Amino acid sequence: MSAERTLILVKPDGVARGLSGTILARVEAKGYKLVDMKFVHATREILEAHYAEHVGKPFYEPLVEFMLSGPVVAAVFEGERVIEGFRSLAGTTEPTTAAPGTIRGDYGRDWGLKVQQNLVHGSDSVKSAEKEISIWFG
Ligand code: D4T
Repeated sequence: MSAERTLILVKPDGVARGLSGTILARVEAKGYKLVDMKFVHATREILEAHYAEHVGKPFYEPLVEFMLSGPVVAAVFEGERVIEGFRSLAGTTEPTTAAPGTIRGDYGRDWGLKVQQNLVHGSDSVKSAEKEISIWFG
C-alpha cells in the first residue's frame, strides 16, 4: 500500500508575509516527508478546478481574486494520516478563533476582507488529495 499524500498550499498571504519557510518547516518538523514542491502563480483555470465545490458561494470570487494576487508554494507531503495531521496543524478556517499552536492560530488574523486570508490550504480527504495533486502537479 502506498503512503498517504496531501496537497499543501502556502497561500499568497503566507508567501507575501515571508512565512513560507516557517510553515514548511513546521510540517517537516512534525515528521511528514516533503516529496514535491514548486513556487507557482496560479491561473484562474487551476483555481476553478481546485475550488469547484465553492462555485456560487459569496466568498468564491474574492477567494479566486485573493489566490491570483500573488505566487503560492504548492507542496506534496507524505505520511501515515498526513491529511488529518496537516489539517490539525493548520487549525480551523477562521484564523481569529483557530487554536493557538496551529499555523492559522499563531500567524493568522481577520483582516476585515471578503475572504479569510488563512495562510495555508490542505486537502480534506484522500479523494480530494488525489484530485488536487493532479491539478497542481499534472
Ligand atoms: P482550504 O480549503 O483553503 O484549506 O480551507 P478550509 O478547508 O479550512 O476551508 P474551505 O475549503 O471551507 O474554504 C476555502 C477557503 O475559502 C475561505 N472561506 C471559507 C471564507 O473566506 N469564508 C468562509 O465562510 C469559508 C467557509 C477560506 C478558505
